[in-house]
Amino acid sequence: MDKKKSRFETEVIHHGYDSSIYHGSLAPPIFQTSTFSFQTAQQGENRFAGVEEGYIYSRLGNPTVKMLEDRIAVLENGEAGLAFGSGMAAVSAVLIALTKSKEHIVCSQGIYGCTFGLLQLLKEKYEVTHSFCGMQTEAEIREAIRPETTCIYIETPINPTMALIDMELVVSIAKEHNIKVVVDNTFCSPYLQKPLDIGCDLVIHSATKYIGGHGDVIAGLIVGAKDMIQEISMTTLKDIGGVMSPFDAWLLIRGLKTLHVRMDRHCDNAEYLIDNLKNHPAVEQVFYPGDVSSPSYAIMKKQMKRGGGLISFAIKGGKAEAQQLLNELHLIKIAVSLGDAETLIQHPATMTHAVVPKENREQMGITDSLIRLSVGLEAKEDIWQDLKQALDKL
Ligand code: LCS
Repeated sequence: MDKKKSRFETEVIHHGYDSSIYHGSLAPPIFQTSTFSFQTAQQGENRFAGVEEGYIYSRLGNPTVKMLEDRIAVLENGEAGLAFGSGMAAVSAVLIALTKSKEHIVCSQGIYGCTFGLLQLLKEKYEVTHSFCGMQTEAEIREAIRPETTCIYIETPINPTMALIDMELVVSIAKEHNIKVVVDNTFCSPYLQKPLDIGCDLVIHSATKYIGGHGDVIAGLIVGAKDMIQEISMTTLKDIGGVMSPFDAWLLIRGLKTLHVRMDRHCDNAEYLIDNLKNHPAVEQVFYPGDVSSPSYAIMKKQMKRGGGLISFAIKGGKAEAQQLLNELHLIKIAVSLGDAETLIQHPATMTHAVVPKENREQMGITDSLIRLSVGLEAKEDIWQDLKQALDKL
Protein backbone atom coordinates (compact mmCIF):
# COMPACT_ATOMS: atom_id res chain seq x y z
CA MET A 1 0.00 0.00 0.00
CA ASP A 2 1.27 3.49 -0.83
CA LYS A 3 2.42 5.58 2.08
CA LYS A 4 -0.10 8.33 2.84
CA LYS A 5 0.97 11.62 1.31
CA SER A 6 1.84 14.34 3.81
CA ARG A 7 1.38 18.07 3.33
CA PHE A 8 3.54 19.90 0.74
CA GLU A 9 5.74 21.49 3.41
CA THR A 10 6.55 18.04 4.81
CA GLU A 11 7.03 16.25 1.48
CA VAL A 12 9.60 18.84 0.26
CA ILE A 13 11.77 17.81 3.20
CA HIS A 14 11.11 14.10 3.62
CA HIS A 15 9.63 12.45 0.54
CA GLY A 16 11.36 9.29 -0.63
CA TYR A 17 14.25 9.27 1.81
CA ASP A 18 14.74 6.71 4.57
CA SER A 19 17.89 7.60 6.50
CA SER A 20 17.89 4.25 8.34
CA ILE A 21 19.08 2.54 5.15
CA TYR A 22 22.12 4.86 5.03
CA HIS A 23 23.57 4.66 8.55
CA GLY A 24 21.17 7.33 9.78
CA SER A 25 22.76 9.95 7.53
CA LEU A 26 20.34 12.90 7.72
CA ALA A 27 21.48 14.28 4.38
CA PRO A 28 21.07 11.78 1.55
CA PRO A 29 24.19 10.20 0.02
CA ILE A 30 25.51 11.27 -3.37
CA PHE A 31 25.93 8.24 -5.62
CA GLN A 32 28.82 9.77 -7.53
CA THR A 33 29.28 6.91 -9.97
CA SER A 34 29.08 6.59 -13.71
CA THR A 35 28.29 2.88 -13.78
CA PHE A 36 26.94 0.00 -11.64
CA SER A 37 28.52 -3.45 -11.51
CA PHE A 38 26.41 -6.55 -12.08
CA GLN A 39 26.82 -9.64 -9.91
CA THR A 40 26.64 -11.92 -12.94
CA ALA A 41 26.48 -11.67 -16.73
CA GLN A 42 22.91 -12.92 -16.50
CA GLN A 43 22.01 -10.04 -14.20
CA GLY A 44 23.47 -7.62 -16.75
CA GLU A 45 21.39 -9.20 -19.52
CA ASN A 46 18.25 -9.07 -17.36
CA ARG A 47 18.70 -5.41 -16.52
CA PHE A 48 19.21 -4.45 -20.15
CA ALA A 49 16.19 -6.54 -21.12
CA GLY A 50 14.13 -4.76 -18.46
CA VAL A 51 13.11 -8.00 -16.75
CA GLU A 52 15.00 -7.11 -13.58
CA GLU A 53 14.94 -3.71 -11.90
CA GLY A 54 18.22 -2.07 -10.99
CA TYR A 55 20.72 0.52 -12.09
CA ILE A 56 22.95 0.06 -15.17
CA TYR A 57 24.71 3.30 -16.04
CA SER A 58 24.12 6.84 -14.73
CA ARG A 59 22.87 8.21 -18.06
CA LEU A 60 20.01 5.70 -17.72
CA GLY A 61 19.37 6.39 -14.05
CA ASN A 62 21.11 7.12 -10.75
CA PRO A 63 19.79 6.72 -7.18
CA THR A 64 20.46 10.33 -6.10
CA VAL A 65 18.86 11.68 -9.27
CA LYS A 66 15.94 9.25 -8.85
CA MET A 67 15.30 10.54 -5.35
CA LEU A 68 14.91 14.06 -6.74
CA GLU A 69 12.71 12.82 -9.61
CA ASP A 70 10.37 11.08 -7.17
CA ARG A 71 10.23 14.13 -4.91
CA ILE A 72 9.37 16.62 -7.65
CA ALA A 73 6.72 14.21 -8.98
CA VAL A 74 4.98 14.17 -5.60
CA LEU A 75 5.22 17.96 -5.25
CA GLU A 76 3.59 18.49 -8.65
CA ASN A 77 0.92 15.82 -7.96
CA GLY A 78 2.23 13.84 -10.92
CA GLU A 79 2.99 10.17 -11.44
CA ALA A 80 6.67 10.42 -12.39
CA GLY A 81 9.52 12.90 -12.75
CA LEU A 82 12.65 13.08 -14.87
CA ALA A 83 15.81 15.15 -14.42
CA PHE A 84 17.96 16.93 -17.02
CA GLY A 85 21.25 18.80 -17.11
CA SER A 86 19.50 22.13 -17.78
CA GLY A 87 16.05 23.60 -18.25
CA MET A 88 16.71 23.78 -21.99
CA ALA A 89 17.72 20.09 -22.06
CA ALA A 90 14.29 19.39 -20.54
CA VAL A 91 12.41 21.69 -22.95
CA SER A 92 14.17 20.24 -26.01
CA ALA A 93 13.75 16.62 -24.89
CA VAL A 94 10.01 17.20 -24.39
CA LEU A 95 9.38 19.02 -27.68
CA ILE A 96 11.40 16.53 -29.72
CA ALA A 97 9.63 13.60 -28.03
CA LEU A 98 6.14 15.05 -28.56
CA THR A 99 6.41 16.14 -32.19
CA LYS A 100 7.17 14.74 -35.62
CA SER A 101 7.99 16.40 -38.92
CA LYS A 102 4.94 18.27 -40.37
CA GLU A 103 3.30 18.57 -36.96
CA HIS A 104 2.49 21.90 -35.33
CA ILE A 105 2.94 23.48 -31.90
CA VAL A 106 0.73 26.30 -30.62
CA CYS A 107 2.86 28.39 -28.32
CA SER A 108 2.06 31.19 -25.90
CA GLN A 109 2.79 34.67 -27.26
CA GLY A 110 5.87 35.17 -25.12
CA ILE A 111 8.35 32.54 -23.98
CA TYR A 112 11.93 32.38 -22.76
CA GLY A 113 14.38 33.47 -25.50
CA CYS A 114 16.14 30.10 -25.88
CA THR A 115 12.80 28.25 -26.12
CA PHE A 116 11.99 30.66 -28.95
CA GLY A 117 15.34 29.75 -30.54
CA LEU A 118 14.61 26.02 -30.18
CA LEU A 119 11.26 26.43 -31.97
CA GLN A 120 13.07 28.10 -34.89
CA LEU A 121 15.57 25.24 -34.99
CA LEU A 122 12.81 22.60 -34.98
CA LYS A 123 11.14 24.39 -37.87
CA GLU A 124 14.26 24.86 -39.98
CA LYS A 125 15.80 21.43 -39.44
CA TYR A 126 12.85 19.10 -38.83
CA GLU A 127 9.79 20.87 -40.31
CA VAL A 128 8.00 20.99 -36.96
CA THR A 129 6.07 24.22 -37.30
CA HIS A 130 4.71 26.55 -34.64
CA SER A 131 2.60 29.64 -34.25
CA PHE A 132 2.21 32.05 -31.37
CA CYS A 133 -1.12 32.78 -29.74
CA GLY A 134 -2.09 35.26 -27.02
CA MET A 135 -4.51 32.62 -25.61
CA GLN A 136 -6.56 35.29 -23.87
CA THR A 137 -9.89 34.16 -25.35
CA GLU A 138 -11.48 30.86 -26.31
CA ALA A 139 -11.88 32.07 -29.92
CA GLU A 140 -8.19 32.94 -30.16
CA ILE A 141 -7.13 29.47 -28.98
CA ARG A 142 -9.57 27.66 -31.27
CA GLU A 143 -8.36 29.70 -34.23
CA ALA A 144 -4.71 28.81 -33.55
CA ILE A 145 -5.31 25.04 -33.58
CA ARG A 146 -4.66 23.32 -36.92
CA PRO A 147 -5.40 19.73 -37.95
CA GLU A 148 -1.69 18.95 -37.52
CA THR A 149 -1.40 20.55 -34.05
CA THR A 150 -0.19 17.98 -31.52
CA CYS A 151 1.12 20.16 -28.71
CA ILE A 152 0.23 23.38 -26.90
CA TYR A 153 3.22 24.87 -25.14
CA ILE A 154 2.74 27.60 -22.56
CA GLU A 155 4.55 29.63 -20.00
CA THR A 156 2.40 31.17 -17.28
CA PRO A 157 3.49 33.65 -16.02
CA ILE A 158 5.19 34.47 -19.30
CA ASN A 159 8.90 35.36 -19.19
CA PRO A 160 9.32 38.37 -18.92
CA THR A 161 5.98 40.13 -19.39
CA MET A 162 4.28 38.37 -16.45
CA ALA A 163 1.04 37.88 -18.42
CA LEU A 164 -0.97 34.80 -17.40
CA ILE A 165 -2.76 32.15 -19.42
CA ASP A 166 -5.91 30.51 -18.12
CA MET A 167 -4.82 26.87 -18.06
CA GLU A 168 -8.34 25.53 -17.44
CA LEU A 169 -9.52 27.18 -20.65
CA VAL A 170 -6.56 25.87 -22.68
CA VAL A 171 -6.98 22.33 -21.33
CA SER A 172 -10.71 22.23 -22.07
CA ILE A 173 -10.10 23.05 -25.76
CA ALA A 174 -6.97 20.87 -26.06
CA LYS A 175 -8.86 17.82 -24.75
CA GLU A 176 -11.47 18.12 -27.51
CA HIS A 177 -8.65 17.78 -30.07
CA ASN A 178 -6.51 15.28 -28.18
CA ILE A 179 -3.64 17.77 -28.02
CA LYS A 180 -1.03 17.58 -25.25
CA VAL A 181 -0.63 20.66 -23.04
CA VAL A 182 2.89 21.34 -21.77
CA VAL A 183 3.44 24.04 -19.13
CA ASP A 184 6.74 25.63 -18.21
CA ASN A 185 6.16 26.14 -14.47
CA THR A 186 9.59 27.70 -13.77
CA PHE A 187 8.26 31.06 -12.56
CA CYS A 188 5.92 29.52 -9.96
CA SER A 189 7.47 26.28 -8.71
CA PRO A 190 4.96 23.67 -7.50
CA TYR A 191 4.43 25.72 -4.33
CA LEU A 192 2.53 28.42 -6.21
CA GLN A 193 0.97 26.49 -9.09
CA LYS A 194 0.23 22.88 -10.04
CA PRO A 195 -0.67 22.63 -13.73
CA LEU A 196 -1.25 18.85 -13.62
CA ASP A 197 -4.12 19.38 -11.14
CA ILE A 198 -5.82 21.50 -13.81
CA GLY A 199 -5.46 18.76 -16.44
CA CYS A 200 -2.25 19.79 -18.22
CA ASP A 201 -0.17 16.83 -19.41
CA LEU A 202 3.39 17.76 -18.63
CA VAL A 203 5.18 20.26 -16.41
CA ILE A 204 8.68 21.57 -17.12
CA HIS A 205 11.02 23.40 -14.75
CA SER A 206 14.25 25.19 -15.16
CA ALA A 207 15.31 23.87 -11.74
CA THR A 208 18.15 26.38 -11.96
CA LYS A 209 15.67 28.88 -10.55
CA TYR A 210 13.36 28.54 -7.50
CA ILE A 211 13.84 24.79 -7.05
CA GLY A 212 17.60 25.15 -6.56
CA GLY A 213 17.06 28.58 -5.09
CA HIS A 214 20.70 29.47 -4.45
CA GLY A 215 22.12 30.30 -7.87
CA ASP A 216 24.62 27.45 -7.86
CA VAL A 217 23.25 24.84 -10.28
CA ILE A 218 21.94 24.59 -13.85
CA ALA A 219 19.26 21.90 -14.10
CA GLY A 220 15.88 20.89 -15.51
CA LEU A 221 12.97 18.71 -14.38
CA ILE A 222 9.77 17.41 -15.93
CA VAL A 223 6.72 15.72 -14.40
CA GLY A 224 3.82 13.87 -16.01
CA ALA A 225 2.10 10.53 -16.48
CA LYS A 226 4.30 7.47 -16.00
CA ASP A 227 4.11 6.22 -19.60
CA MET A 228 4.97 9.61 -21.10
CA ILE A 229 7.90 10.11 -18.70
CA GLN A 230 9.12 6.57 -19.41
CA GLU A 231 9.01 7.24 -23.15
CA ILE A 232 11.01 10.49 -22.82
CA SER A 233 13.45 8.76 -20.48
CA MET A 234 14.15 5.98 -22.97
CA THR A 235 14.33 8.21 -26.07
CA THR A 236 15.22 11.89 -25.95
CA LEU A 237 16.86 11.74 -22.52
CA LYS A 238 18.79 8.50 -23.02
CA ASP A 239 19.80 9.01 -26.64
CA ILE A 240 20.41 12.76 -26.71
CA GLY A 241 21.90 12.47 -23.25
CA GLY A 242 21.25 15.75 -21.42
CA VAL A 243 21.29 14.11 -17.99
CA MET A 244 21.66 15.66 -14.54
CA SER A 245 24.74 14.90 -12.44
CA PRO A 246 24.28 13.22 -9.03
CA PHE A 247 25.88 16.22 -7.30
CA ASP A 248 23.46 18.64 -8.95
CA ALA A 249 20.55 16.41 -7.90
CA TRP A 250 21.87 16.54 -4.34
CA LEU A 251 22.05 20.35 -4.43
CA LEU A 252 18.46 20.47 -5.67
CA ILE A 253 17.24 18.08 -2.96
CA ARG A 254 18.84 20.44 -0.47
CA GLY A 255 17.38 23.54 -2.11
CA LEU A 256 13.88 22.04 -2.26
CA LYS A 257 13.75 21.63 1.52
CA THR A 258 13.19 25.38 1.96
CA LEU A 259 11.10 26.01 -1.17
CA HIS A 260 7.87 26.87 0.65
CA VAL A 261 9.58 29.25 3.09
CA ARG A 262 11.56 30.97 0.34
CA MET A 263 8.59 31.33 -2.02
CA ASP A 264 6.45 33.05 0.61
CA ARG A 265 9.27 35.50 1.36
CA HIS A 266 9.86 36.16 -2.36
CA CYS A 267 6.13 36.95 -2.65
CA ASP A 268 6.06 39.13 0.49
CA ASN A 269 8.99 41.18 -0.80
CA ALA A 270 7.51 41.48 -4.30
CA GLU A 271 4.18 42.70 -2.91
CA TYR A 272 5.98 45.38 -0.89
CA LEU A 273 7.91 46.57 -3.94
CA ILE A 274 4.83 46.75 -6.17
CA ASP A 275 3.16 49.55 -4.25
CA ASN A 276 6.39 51.52 -4.11
CA LEU A 277 7.20 51.02 -7.80
CA LYS A 278 3.69 52.00 -8.91
CA ASN A 279 4.02 55.32 -7.09
CA HIS A 280 7.45 56.27 -8.42
CA PRO A 281 7.37 58.99 -11.10
CA ALA A 282 10.09 57.32 -13.24
CA VAL A 283 7.99 54.16 -13.60
CA GLU A 284 5.52 54.01 -16.49
CA GLN A 285 3.84 50.66 -15.78
CA VAL A 286 4.24 47.66 -13.47
CA PHE A 287 3.49 44.06 -14.48
CA TYR A 288 2.77 41.69 -11.60
CA PRO A 289 -0.09 39.16 -11.57
CA GLY A 290 -0.51 39.49 -7.80
CA ASP A 291 -1.41 43.18 -8.14
CA VAL A 292 -5.18 43.68 -7.84
CA SER A 293 -5.15 46.13 -10.75
CA SER A 294 -3.36 43.65 -13.08
CA PRO A 295 -5.49 42.33 -15.98
CA SER A 296 -4.22 38.86 -14.97
CA TYR A 297 -5.34 39.15 -11.34
CA ALA A 298 -8.52 37.06 -11.76
CA ILE A 299 -6.56 34.24 -13.43
CA MET A 300 -3.90 34.50 -10.72
CA LYS A 301 -6.57 33.95 -8.03
CA LYS A 302 -7.89 30.96 -9.97
CA GLN A 303 -4.67 29.05 -10.60
CA MET A 304 -1.87 30.44 -8.43
CA LYS A 305 -1.44 30.56 -4.67
CA ARG A 306 0.24 34.00 -4.78
CA GLY A 307 1.73 36.39 -7.34
CA GLY A 308 5.31 35.09 -7.26
CA GLY A 309 8.73 36.68 -6.94
CA LEU A 310 9.15 38.28 -10.35
CA ILE A 311 8.15 41.80 -11.29
CA SER A 312 8.54 43.49 -14.63
CA PHE A 313 8.19 47.23 -15.05
CA ALA A 314 8.50 49.77 -17.82
CA ILE A 315 10.37 52.94 -17.07
CA LYS A 316 9.81 56.30 -18.72
CA GLY A 317 12.45 56.39 -21.44
CA GLY A 318 14.16 53.74 -23.55
CA LYS A 319 17.25 51.58 -23.67
CA ALA A 320 19.64 54.30 -22.42
CA GLU A 321 17.52 55.00 -19.33
CA ALA A 322 17.05 51.27 -18.68
CA GLN A 323 20.79 50.71 -18.79
CA GLN A 324 21.39 53.77 -16.62
CA LEU A 325 19.01 52.39 -13.99
CA LEU A 326 20.87 49.07 -13.88
CA ASN A 327 24.23 50.81 -13.61
CA GLU A 328 23.08 52.94 -10.64
CA LEU A 329 22.27 49.91 -8.45
CA HIS A 330 24.52 48.73 -5.61
CA LEU A 331 22.80 45.92 -3.68
CA ILE A 332 20.78 44.56 -6.61
CA LYS A 333 22.93 42.57 -9.02
CA ILE A 334 22.77 42.96 -12.80
CA ALA A 335 22.32 39.33 -13.84
CA VAL A 336 20.07 37.02 -15.79
CA SER A 337 18.54 33.96 -14.09
CA LEU A 338 15.99 34.30 -11.32
CA GLY A 339 14.73 32.72 -8.13
CA ASP A 340 17.93 33.22 -6.16
CA ALA A 341 18.38 34.63 -2.65
CA GLU A 342 19.95 37.72 -4.23
CA THR A 343 17.74 40.26 -5.99
CA LEU A 344 18.66 40.22 -9.69
CA ILE A 345 17.80 42.73 -12.38
CA GLN A 346 18.08 42.41 -16.14
CA HIS A 347 17.07 44.12 -19.38
CA PRO A 348 15.19 41.48 -21.45
CA ALA A 349 15.49 43.27 -24.83
CA THR A 350 19.30 43.15 -24.69
CA MET A 351 19.77 40.09 -22.46
CA THR A 352 17.41 37.10 -22.03
CA HIS A 353 15.38 37.91 -25.14
CA ALA A 354 18.11 39.45 -27.32
CA VAL A 355 17.97 36.35 -29.57
CA VAL A 356 14.32 37.07 -30.36
CA PRO A 357 14.03 39.33 -33.45
CA LYS A 358 12.84 42.85 -32.60
CA GLU A 359 9.53 42.36 -34.42
CA ASN A 360 8.71 39.24 -32.38
CA ARG A 361 9.91 40.92 -29.20
CA GLU A 362 7.50 43.77 -29.75
CA GLN A 363 4.62 41.35 -30.37
CA MET A 364 5.53 39.74 -27.04
CA GLY A 365 5.46 43.14 -25.30
CA ILE A 366 9.21 43.29 -24.70
CA THR A 367 10.06 46.92 -25.25
CA ASP A 368 13.41 48.62 -24.68
CA SER A 369 11.99 50.23 -21.54
CA LEU A 370 11.02 46.92 -19.92
CA ILE A 371 13.02 45.74 -16.93
CA ARG A 372 12.71 42.41 -15.09
CA LEU A 373 13.37 42.12 -11.38
CA SER A 374 13.81 38.78 -9.63
CA VAL A 375 13.00 39.78 -6.08
CA GLY A 376 15.37 38.14 -3.61
CA LEU A 377 15.22 37.33 0.06
CA GLU A 378 16.99 40.42 1.45
CA ALA A 379 15.16 42.89 3.72
CA LYS A 380 12.43 44.39 1.54
CA GLU A 381 13.28 47.92 2.72
CA ASP A 382 16.89 47.50 1.57
CA ILE A 383 15.82 46.28 -1.87
CA TRP A 384 13.49 49.25 -2.26
CA GLN A 385 16.09 51.72 -0.98
CA ASP A 386 18.53 50.59 -3.68
CA LEU A 387 15.91 50.61 -6.41
CA LYS A 388 14.55 53.99 -5.34
CA GLN A 389 17.91 55.76 -5.29
CA ALA A 390 18.56 54.48 -8.83
CA LEU A 391 15.08 55.44 -10.09
CA ASP A 392 15.45 58.90 -8.50
CA LYS A 393 18.46 59.56 -10.72
CA LEU A 394 16.59 58.97 -14.01
N1 LCS B 1 12.17 28.12 -19.03
C1 LCS B 1 12.12 29.36 -18.49
C2 LCS B 1 10.79 29.97 -18.20
C3 LCS B 1 13.30 30.04 -18.22
O1 LCS B 1 13.21 31.25 -17.68
C4 LCS B 1 14.55 29.43 -18.53
C5 LCS B 1 15.84 30.12 -18.29
C6 LCS B 1 14.55 28.15 -19.09
C7 LCS B 1 13.35 27.53 -19.32
C8 LCS B 1 15.82 27.43 -19.42
O2 LCS B 1 16.42 26.95 -18.27
P1 LCS B 1 18.01 26.71 -18.08
O3 LCS B 1 18.45 25.86 -19.22
O4 LCS B 1 18.65 28.05 -18.10
O5 LCS B 1 18.07 26.02 -16.77
N2 LCS B 1 15.67 31.48 -18.00
C9 LCS B 1 16.59 32.36 -17.80
C10 LCS B 1 16.30 33.72 -17.55
O6 LCS B 1 15.17 34.21 -17.58
N3 LCS B 1 17.39 34.36 -17.31
O7 LCS B 1 18.49 33.54 -17.46
C11 LCS B 1 18.04 32.22 -17.78
